[in-house]
Amino acid sequence: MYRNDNIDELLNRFFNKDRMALARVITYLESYPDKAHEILKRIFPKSGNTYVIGLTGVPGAGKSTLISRLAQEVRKRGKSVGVVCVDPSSPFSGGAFLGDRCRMNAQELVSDDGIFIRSLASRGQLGGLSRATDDVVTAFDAFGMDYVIVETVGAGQSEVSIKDLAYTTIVVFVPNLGDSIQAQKAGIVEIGDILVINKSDLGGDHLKVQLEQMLDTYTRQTGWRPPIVRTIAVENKGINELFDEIERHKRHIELSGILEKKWKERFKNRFYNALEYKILKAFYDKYSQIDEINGEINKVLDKKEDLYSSVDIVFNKIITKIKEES
Ligand SMILES: Nc1nc2c(ncn2[C@@H]2O[C@H](COP(=O)(O)OP(=O)(O)O)[C@@H](O)[C@H]2O)c(=O)[nH]1
Ligand SMILES: [Mg+2]
Repeated sequence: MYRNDNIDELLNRFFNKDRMALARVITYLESYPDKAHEILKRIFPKSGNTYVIGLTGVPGAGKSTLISRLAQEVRKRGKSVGVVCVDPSSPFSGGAFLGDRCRMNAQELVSDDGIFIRSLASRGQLGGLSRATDDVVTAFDAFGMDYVIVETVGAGQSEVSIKDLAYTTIVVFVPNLGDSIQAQKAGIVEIGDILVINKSDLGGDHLKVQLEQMLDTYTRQTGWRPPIVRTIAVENKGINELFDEIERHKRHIELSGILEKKWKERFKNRFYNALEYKILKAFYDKYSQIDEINGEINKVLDKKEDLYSSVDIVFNKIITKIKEES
């Protein structure tokens, strides 16, 4: 039903801060990559002002709860915020506003114009979740959100690399999780600009000591030692302090030139993503059905050719076709 929208009219409403238009734009970005490129072209010039915060940690750590509190804190300080919750483990049907794992006091939050929450879980599009997440951040940015918070599950294993996207990365830990979290810590500690021990109502003194020790073991070039903030998200405790640390880190990377570097890096990633998408799309549009490919696959199946030689043959045929057409 979205396919017939008039893009001019839609974007007019988008730039007039119509939330329905924002929702629809995001749907395009997530599910209709063809239109997405056109829309991104138009909204890109208005982007570049938002500050992206990433939040990651094991499932159940309280990330969504923390984010809903942080979002309220942002609003208290007179700023607006978009939230993207990326959870491939909870497929999300078009009609629902929030995925299961992304519950964020939706009722209190959605009535506020300065907050917009979107859950992404679809796979299978060219470019996948990582491209969609980046695009949605761009939409929030162009819409005029001061902050965007991205929630991802885990770190490292996750399809969406939060480090590439966020300017400040927050890693959320919880006390008493035992060995599974201990095992993950080394890698995950290193990606955090801020470490949070949530559920501090359940303990966390020992965890704090362990995290401090880990922070002691690696040196950072930037002169930033990640602070450890203790929170109880369900009681709204420590949120103020957490937001202050985000602001402190933001100032640090602004002044040290790191933010600019991250920006450039992100633009470069997006450029490659968009280009790769166009190339793949052109390929699948024109060549995916050609008989040569099936013929070559059959040769491999019949053990008449090795797979990689067959790929070379197909590749050379495609290049020849492209040359003929251009
Ligand atoms: N005891 C306690 N429970 C919390 C705290 N923060 C969140 N929770 C609970 O932990 C569960 C998982 O929270 P959720 O935000 O969905 O975690 P996520 O999977 O990391 O997004 C929910 O039942 C929350 O109510 C906290 O500070 N203390
Ligand atoms: Mg969650």
